[in-house]
Amino acid sequence: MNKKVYFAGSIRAGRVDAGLYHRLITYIQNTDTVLTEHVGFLNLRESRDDIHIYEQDTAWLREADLLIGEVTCPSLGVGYELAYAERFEKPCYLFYNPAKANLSAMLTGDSYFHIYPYEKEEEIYPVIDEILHRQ
Ligand code: 6IA
Repeated sequence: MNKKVYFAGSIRAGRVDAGLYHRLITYIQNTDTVLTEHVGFLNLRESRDDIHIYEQDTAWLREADLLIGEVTCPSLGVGYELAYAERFEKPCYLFYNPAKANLSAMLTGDSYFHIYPYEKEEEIYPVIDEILHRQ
């Protein structure tokens, strides 16, 4: 319990799923720590410079026990984070809705990633319970 979770989701690539990120992050926070809570902020204001963002996020990735990503909205930043997490051998669990996205072969073709297609949001929560060993 109380794992450090790096939650990855689109920021500059589009905030269409921000509400979903917020709900997933809140759910994870019932038992565990989310290092990247701001990914789910509904009124996100860019205030820090990009060098600081990069340095902080890569430090959090190295510190994290695992990464959970919602990857329906394609994001270069999230793709970069996934390769970085793999390099540091952090387990990566990725959710996406195939009705809304055709996930990159660079993710579906890499057996390192645990990928969970879902139709309805409710399907995600029991998987998160399993990932976090909650039962
Ligand atoms: O290319 P994107 O912007 O869509 O990349 C999104 C990913 O990069 C997320 O998973 C974040 O971890 C990371 N990222 C991108 N922008 C920021 C950021 N901006 N702050 C922290 N991580 C970021 C400033 C937002 C401010 C409210 C703190």
